[in-house]
Amino acid sequence: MANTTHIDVAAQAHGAGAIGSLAPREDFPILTREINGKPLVYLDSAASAQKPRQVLDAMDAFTRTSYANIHRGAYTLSEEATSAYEGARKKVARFINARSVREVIWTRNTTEAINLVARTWADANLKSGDAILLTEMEHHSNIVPWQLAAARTGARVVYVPITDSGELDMAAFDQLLAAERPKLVAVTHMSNVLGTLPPVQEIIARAHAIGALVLLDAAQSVPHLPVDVRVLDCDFLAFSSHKMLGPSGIGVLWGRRELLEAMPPFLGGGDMIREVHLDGSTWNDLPWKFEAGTPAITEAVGLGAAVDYLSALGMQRVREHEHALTAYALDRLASIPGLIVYGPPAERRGGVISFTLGDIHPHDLATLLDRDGIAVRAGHHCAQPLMERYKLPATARASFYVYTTSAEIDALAEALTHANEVFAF
Ligand code: 7TS
Repeated sequence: MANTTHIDVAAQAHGAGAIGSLAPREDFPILTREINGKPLVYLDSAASAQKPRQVLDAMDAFTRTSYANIHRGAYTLSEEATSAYEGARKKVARFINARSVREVIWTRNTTEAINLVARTWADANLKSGDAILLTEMEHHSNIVPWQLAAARTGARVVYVPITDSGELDMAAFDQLLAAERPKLVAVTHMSNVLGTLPPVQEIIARAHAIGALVLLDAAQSVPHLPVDVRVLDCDFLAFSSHKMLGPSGIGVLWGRRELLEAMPPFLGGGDMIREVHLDGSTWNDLPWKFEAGTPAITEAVGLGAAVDYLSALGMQRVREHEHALTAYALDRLASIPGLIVYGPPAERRGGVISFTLGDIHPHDLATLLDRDGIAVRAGHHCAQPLMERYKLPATARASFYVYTTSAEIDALAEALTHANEVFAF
């Protein structure tokens, strides 16, 4: 990739203290777009990230020169496609420091990865009265699959409350662990609404101490922080390509090998079998046991290129960049009258800031910001229980990534100040 110490020209022009983009902005073709006559200020990377040309080019080159179905025998093109597809799996395995590439299962996204565990592990291991421990700050993807599993098995879903500052109530967590003895703790590694980074190492250690497994919803962490499954010592980890500069349509379930070996298959069909007979079938080895049908082949190649891109930037630097932007943004937003930010201080959050501005409905605010070319998300962010906890119908949310600059945060702050004036009448 190009020069990774690039400083964004616009941010430099802004003066001292400005934070340039970590990745070269020119790697991201969409960032040259104008929206409503203004330069695009894309502040919705928590929903989906923009793609660098390195990812677009890798997918284009693969499709033009090496595309075929995978695992389809002895012709050259299929061998090339298979090796690109399986090569991407190796990149992902290295990126999260998996012990074996067999632990990396392709899914469509985080949602499907969590559903896979909730269908296979949960159905095989939960019985009536067992507890599954979640938290009040989960995305619907890490709530609904467990509610469905509970309905099938008779298990109960129990929630760890959060504090007013948007952090996990760890005393309540300890009490619930002791009282409920859950079989599984499923928790977000980073809240997509509050940006909260729960103390997952402590959560995992304490859950393991009572014999519970831990699934981390890493949809917001793998794209933004160094994530090492061996250091974390979690049991399952779920994330999506489209939030980490890769294409949509592919995601990952990482699981401990012995757990995956013992789990029944998820979907049935081609590729996931060893033998099929009219009176029964046997299953393929890991990871293919969980991968039925023709997968997202080109998308796997794209995800592999995204992993290369992020690795070249360095995940620690990604984290530091976003931390600096978040601290800067919290500071800028604090000076806007009527603006309330939800969630913890910059040290304990990732690059996500949810806020409300006076009585202005977040949807109206997002529409107004769009007139200035600024893309923020408004709504419940697929975390309705969290909104209920704060008695809010919705928030507006700005989220940052490797291409974000402090000049863009300045543009947001100025547009919000302007919004106050517009809605004052
Ligand atoms: N978990 C978390 C923490 C998320 O932020 C998301 C997506 C998901 C799970 C689901 O990921 P998917 O790829 O399966 O859809 N979060 C958001 C968001 O905040 N705005 O749009 C999608």
